[in-house]
Amino acid sequence: MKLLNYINGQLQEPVKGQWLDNIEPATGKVYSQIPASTADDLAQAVAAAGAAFPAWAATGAAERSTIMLRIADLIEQHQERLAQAESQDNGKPISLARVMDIPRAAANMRFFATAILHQSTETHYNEGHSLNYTLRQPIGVVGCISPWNLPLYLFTWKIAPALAAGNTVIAKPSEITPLTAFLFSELCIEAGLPAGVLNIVHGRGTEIGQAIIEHPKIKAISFTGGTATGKTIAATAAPMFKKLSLELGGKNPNIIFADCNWEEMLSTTVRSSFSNQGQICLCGSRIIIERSVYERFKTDFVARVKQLRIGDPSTDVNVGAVVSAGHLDKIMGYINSARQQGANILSGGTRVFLDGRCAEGYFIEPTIIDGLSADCNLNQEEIFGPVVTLIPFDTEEEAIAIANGTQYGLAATLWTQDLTRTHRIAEKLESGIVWVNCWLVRDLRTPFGGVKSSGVGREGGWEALKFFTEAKNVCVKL
Ligand code: TXE
Repeated sequence: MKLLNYINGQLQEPVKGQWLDNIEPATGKVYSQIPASTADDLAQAVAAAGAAFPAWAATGAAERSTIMLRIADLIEQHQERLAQAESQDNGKPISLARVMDIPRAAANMRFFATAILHQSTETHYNEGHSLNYTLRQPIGVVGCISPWNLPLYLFTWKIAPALAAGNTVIAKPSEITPLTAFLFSELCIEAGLPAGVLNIVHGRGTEIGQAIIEHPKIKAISFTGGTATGKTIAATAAPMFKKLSLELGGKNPNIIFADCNWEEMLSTTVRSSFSNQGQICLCGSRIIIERSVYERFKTDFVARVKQLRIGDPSTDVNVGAVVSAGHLDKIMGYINSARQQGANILSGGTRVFLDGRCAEGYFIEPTIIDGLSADCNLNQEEIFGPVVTLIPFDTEEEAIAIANGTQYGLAATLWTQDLTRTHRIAEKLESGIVWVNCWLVRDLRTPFGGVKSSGVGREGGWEALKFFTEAKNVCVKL
């Protein structure tokens, strides 16, 4: 199977005729090819997006909304096909793609398609002097670059506000998981999205991704991915004065107090640790536990995690394959490093070799580690796999210090029934998001993003629509 670029409303092969292999993580085998796009493909995409911009911006929010809602309907009509594609391309359990990834992709389109109908802008009445009103106008051609962990979910999360606000878009999905973005381009054609409004170019991050960042006519970049890549992007785009939204890595603390609702905490912590093989930027990878319940937690958590079924993601399992051979090596490297440092591997710790179709797939047992200091590499660096560490604490201050003691600050989870403690700690956590007695409960209106090395800017709700528009103040003398 060959996937194609979507440029100026057409599906087309890469100009230079070069292709990349696309591997199915569950089997380790190549199952499709994607364009290895270059600056030539980008030139066509930018020309198409530039030509489409004036009409799309002038179309009006209602018409843009109608087309985007049609795309959302089509995602739902093709839900099963898209879920199968996502599972095959990424290695995630099909059940997760069915209940999370694909419904959320439709929800993203619908949310911003309707949000734009309710957007209002500010006025400032300067008594006796002037009336100021603020226009929020689309920027022009913008770039959206998304990662491999939640492919269609994050792809649509970026392009939906950009399109709703009236921009035209150059989008690049991860070369590791390109399939659902390709299927999405077919749905855009079916929905009647005007040519050039959305252009999807496939290929390597270092080649076509970097070309997008460098292109002078692409005025804003919304990126989700690794912190190291974010740094490169910022170094290129900032001196060009591009607007930048960076959603980067995390090393999220999950703080557990003895007074929490034990059962809810336990079942949610299993999910927040190992959903999507731990490859969600919001996963709680450092579990910080009050010492009085540390042993109890260890026993109960290990018992619960041992019940997780690992296997062929196209079947009824809880844990599928990690995304690539390179990523498998990275994760196993951290587990081996923990062993060398004398840590206790309480559960998992090894690569899993399955029989049959998945014999060469990239499977790792859900792994729980303790006995490491809070400042060692496993507790400081983003592993982004099915690996969590346990750290005991004695006082609230110590818990906060450990939680804040990394370069990251994306999300934190807090388990306690004590209301005053909740507010006290939530205020002190260096984190863009704090979940109290829950995890991954999303409301698309809320600001989403991180502090410190977890990123710059916020996505979600009005924040995203503000990012994808330029504010212009008009001052009229009274
Ligand atoms: O991501 P990259 P990688 C973290 C996680 C993971 C690490 C590296 O820790 O192990 O990052 O993963 C495109 N200019 N996260 O290397 O490279 C790339 O093609 C422009 C956290 O796979 O950041 C892809 O589309 N674009 C994360 C996208 O960037 C470039 C999700 C993300 O890939 C580029 C994924 C360049 N120079 C990984 N280089 C999260 N925050 O959810 C690459 N890309």
